[in-house]
Amino acid sequence: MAEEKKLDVTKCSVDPVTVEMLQKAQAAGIETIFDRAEKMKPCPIGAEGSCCKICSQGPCRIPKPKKAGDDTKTRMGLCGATAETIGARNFARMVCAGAAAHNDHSRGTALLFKEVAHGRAQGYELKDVAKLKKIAKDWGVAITEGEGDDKKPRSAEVIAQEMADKILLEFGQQAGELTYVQRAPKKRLEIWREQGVVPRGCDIEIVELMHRTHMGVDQEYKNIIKQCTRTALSDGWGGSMISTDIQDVMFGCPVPVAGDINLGVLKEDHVNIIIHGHEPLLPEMIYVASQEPDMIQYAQSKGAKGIQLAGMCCSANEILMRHGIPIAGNYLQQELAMITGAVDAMVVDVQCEMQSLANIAKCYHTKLITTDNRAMIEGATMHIPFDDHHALDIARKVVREAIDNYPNRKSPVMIPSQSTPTVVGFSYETIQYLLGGSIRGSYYTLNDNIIGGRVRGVAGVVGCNNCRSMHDNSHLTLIKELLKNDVVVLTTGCSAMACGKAGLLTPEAATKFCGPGLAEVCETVGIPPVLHMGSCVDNSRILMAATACVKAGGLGNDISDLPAAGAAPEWMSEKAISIGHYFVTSGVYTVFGVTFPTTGSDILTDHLFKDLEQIYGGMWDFVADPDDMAKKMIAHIDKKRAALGIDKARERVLFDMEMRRDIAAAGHED
Ligand code: MSK
Repeated sequence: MAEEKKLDVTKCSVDPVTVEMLQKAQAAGIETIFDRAEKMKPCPIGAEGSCCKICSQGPCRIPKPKKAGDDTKTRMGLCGATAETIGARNFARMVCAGAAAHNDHSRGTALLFKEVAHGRAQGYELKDVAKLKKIAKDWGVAITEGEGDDKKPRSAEVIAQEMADKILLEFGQQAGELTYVQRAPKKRLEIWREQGVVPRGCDIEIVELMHRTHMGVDQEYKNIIKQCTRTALSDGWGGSMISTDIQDVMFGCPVPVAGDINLGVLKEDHVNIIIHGHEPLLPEMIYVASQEPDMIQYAQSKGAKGIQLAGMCCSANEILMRHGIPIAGNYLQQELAMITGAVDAMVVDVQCEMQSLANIAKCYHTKLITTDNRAMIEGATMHIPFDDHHALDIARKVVREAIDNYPNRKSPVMIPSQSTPTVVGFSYETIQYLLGGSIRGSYYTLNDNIIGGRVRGVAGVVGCNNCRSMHDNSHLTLIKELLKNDVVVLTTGCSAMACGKAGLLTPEAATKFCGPGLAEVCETVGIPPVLHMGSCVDNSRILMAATACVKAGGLGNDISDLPAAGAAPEWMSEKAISIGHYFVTSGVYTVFGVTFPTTGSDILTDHLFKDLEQIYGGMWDFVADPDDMAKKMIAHIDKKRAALGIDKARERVLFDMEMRRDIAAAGHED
């Protein structure tokens, strides 16, 4: 029998630490996602959205014919559903799952917020009262009481109690409009109202969209996509924005903080605990528990020097930007963290956790601890459910489990030596403070630099890793190309972590990676050219930053007027589709890499890639190659610059730079 071909791990990742750990996995005979990806090729019919399995008469597979042309009349499922209907339903179900993940996260955060407001949540407090008071206005909650001389401030707790009730109502609201759509630029809100896509509530849009994709319900692809819009907006301008805001109130609004990233942050002589998932509720308390002198002494009694917490996926972003807790890695590194042999406990909550972790944990001493009743893993070591009334006690129990496991390390430990310093925590408010506050209103300094041409435009580069694409490669290739062309980058999620590992999240990166205009601006302000804005739900911070640019003036009157573009070059999760769709329908040109889930129907894909621009000013695109992706994003930015009449300014800047270089060169010749 022919010997099975060995995976070339050097082709799996651009990150040397990841390659090093994959070599260790191979030597130990431990299978990872990269091995499974090599053995199991994706189904091309499913990948292009042409497989319908919503009833038991199928699955009906209607692959795209080799010949181009409109084949709508001949390609259909048993019930007659066309390629467009099937593709739109599949796309819609991705939007549903993605929006549900964010909105359910948000509901949990809102429920905790209410308990914190009433003083019933052990260990938590209202940390950012200034932000609480600021957002109280959006919710119509007064921050003072009484009149005239009797007027006095209301307590933070009372404000939060009233606000929590109002926030919780948004989830079950049946009619009207979500509160935060009022934050959008006026023109944007008008477009949504004209189209009838303003979300009514956080839950209703998801339920209705699921209903519409049931067999024999909505069979008009444009109508399905329209409800996708309302659902995705209920995520971006609803659930995600709510959770970002109230997490900031409870845990602190992020400000710039330094922290390291990559598997080298683990410490051989410490108890290593990895916090993995998305919801920062329990991780916040694990952080508190791990700092307690009793707990540190307990770790020392077991022979460890201390306790090292590290994050994985978006929980990592949350605790890094609020506490400087280092990040062990992004999505494709979760299995590798365990393979170091140094992880005493991996504590998971919800989203992006691979089931394979249970098998890998068994090869080492690692305890895999699930903590959320919605997300259990068969084969996990134990389940310690989160309870917001006793969160600190639960966190202490989790930390003790890890400490007790420290003496059980069995395999030789191998922690890569490399980790990279980063500066993170660029919330929308922090950027406003750093860039614009003092001149002509918030964000005007950024606008001024865009108008003047030093900054060509803004890109949001976000999203996952995908094992079908070289780990981190597309993020980094795209972002470096954007920086070279003076495009400032806002990032979240696993993309942000890829940037951190490659050294793009430091102010020093400006001189190394940026064109002269952007480098000058970053040096003057003292910021990195890639701004880490947080986790997946924090893409709402990017919406707020875009809105602030519009409101600061000089760059049109809508998000779609801005010289801006978005991308998720290595996306893999359904959440990414929901995020992409709310960016598109908020007016942003948004490009995805790897694959695109509607390519089985040219008509549907044209609707998403072309028609939506006529309606919303933003549209989807798909480009697999990151260099080509950069070119298209820059071309879009230039198109918007020309429409604003500021393209000449940039030509002048380039001419000035060219002249400067000539002068410098002449100086050398002399
Ligand atoms: S963690 S959703 S792999 S960004 Fe938010 Fe990363 Fe994508 Fe999960």
